[in-house]
Amino acid sequence: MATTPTPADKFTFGLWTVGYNGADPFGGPTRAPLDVVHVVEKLTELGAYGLTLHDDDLFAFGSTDAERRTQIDRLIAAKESTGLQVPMITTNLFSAPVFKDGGFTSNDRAVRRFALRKVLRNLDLAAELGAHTFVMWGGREGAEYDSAKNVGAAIQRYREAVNVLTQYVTEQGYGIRFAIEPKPNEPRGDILLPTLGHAMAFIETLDRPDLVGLNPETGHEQMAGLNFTAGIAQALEAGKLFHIDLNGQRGIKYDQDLVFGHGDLHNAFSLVDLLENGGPNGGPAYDGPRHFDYKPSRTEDETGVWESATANMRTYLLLKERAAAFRADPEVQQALADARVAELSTPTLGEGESIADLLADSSAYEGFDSGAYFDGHGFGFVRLQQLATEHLMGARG
Ligand SMILES: [Mn+2]
Repeated sequence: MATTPTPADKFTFGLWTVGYNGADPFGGPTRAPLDVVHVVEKLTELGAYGLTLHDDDLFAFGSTDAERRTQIDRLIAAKESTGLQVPMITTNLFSAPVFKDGGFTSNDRAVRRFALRKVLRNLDLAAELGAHTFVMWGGREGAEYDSAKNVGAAIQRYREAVNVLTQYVTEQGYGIRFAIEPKPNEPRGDILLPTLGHAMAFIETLDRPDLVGLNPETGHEQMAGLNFTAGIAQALEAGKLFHIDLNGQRGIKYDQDLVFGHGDLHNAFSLVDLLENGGPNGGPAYDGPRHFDYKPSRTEDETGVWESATANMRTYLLLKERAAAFRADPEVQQALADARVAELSTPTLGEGESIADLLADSSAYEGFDSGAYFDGHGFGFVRLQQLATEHLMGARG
């Protein structure tokens, strides 16, 4: 059945996602910790492709070298016996008290040097585990008070840090690319590089912009009131969708990390349609891991954890099936033509047309009756959206 996940679907999960113990700012854990080997075995059984992790998910902050090594070796053994991949890892620069004012952008220079060393060490681990993507979520890089942070200087230190990291992977010959994960707020009052747009502008100022892209998260963009599908489309157009975090969010509030599709289902549908069918030739527009960065709600027991992991994958596959039916429906194809969606791909100027030629084309302006032109001509966008809604509901084909 198309809704049964297999590794070919490239579904991946963070160790911190299924491993979330239910602790929140108002209450302690509601579930026992899960061992990494058990997680690897369960994800394999459920049809996932890979596991991702922060350094501190695998070995606690402050572990001895021997403790750290033991955990890495246990993961490598589990990975080899199951075939599960570790395509991405990331560094925790937010949980330990030392990072309370950030890692790369702490006002305290000694903290910044410590943070860089922690990340450099974790890049060696990424290479050892075979990861090709290194995510950077700067959750503590920010401030609560305008007078407490020189944002211009903070951006300069952020740039300095990322330049050091790209230089390091280049010198070491690691085939690793970086993916910045924007978020507007939480845990800091305001976080640096709060949206995809801020991060994309920052990337262009780096020494090696080719090695740095984005890891957009559904809920983070929606927390800023933004349309996730539209942000992903711009990231794809810029060649910057290096990785993606899928989950669910219901409006502008705290970061909910719900199961994918358990927030804005319309937006989830258009996103899957974009990823799977929005390529330049109609095929997939993105071929990297479909990574779920969600939290099983603290009301769930361990059975509920694995059911929620499956729910993410099943929802994605159902939406993929619905998006294919949407694209194949002749009425949808007619509605797309009526809405002139494809016409937007035609350049506005003709091939070789100069500005002088445009100025000389009286039909474009002097003879163009802008009032009469659309008299009686609607685009039919609402009809198209209703067809999408009906396919999403399984009410057609
Ligand atoms: Mn989140």
